[in-house]
Amino acid sequence: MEARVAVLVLLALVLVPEACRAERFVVGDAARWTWGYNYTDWVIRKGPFFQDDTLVFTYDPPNATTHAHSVYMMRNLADYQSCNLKAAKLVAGVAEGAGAGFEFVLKKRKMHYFVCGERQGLHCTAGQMKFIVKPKSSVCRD
Ligand SMILES: [Cu+2]
Repeated sequence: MEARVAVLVLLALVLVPEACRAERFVVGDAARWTWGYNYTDWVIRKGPFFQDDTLVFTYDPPNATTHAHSVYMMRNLADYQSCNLKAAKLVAGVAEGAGAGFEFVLKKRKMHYFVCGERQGLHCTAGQMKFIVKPKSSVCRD
């Protein structure tokens, strides 16, 4: 093999896997998935997100001292804005955020409207437990 080609192959092996690796994000970081945290700000700080990145939702299962939470996906922007859960799809139930949390892989390059579905939408409205993510195509990060 010509030396220059060998160098390029080596560079590709060294650089590509590192730069193209999907990332894993704990939603809300230390705040986790909870009432009153501004997840829209969090998305702006953490983004952009890419296809195959993983979002991890962690929250305590129902107990005597904390509110239960859940994860729903809204069908469209209107339902998201009004926190109307009628057509929402359950992503993770109240017990699924325990321990290491619930993992959601961003497989599709579409708008994902995540909300907490507890208390008939109150966690989504007053609790601000909502955010939108639209992953970019899985090209390498800069
Ligand atoms: Cu909640």
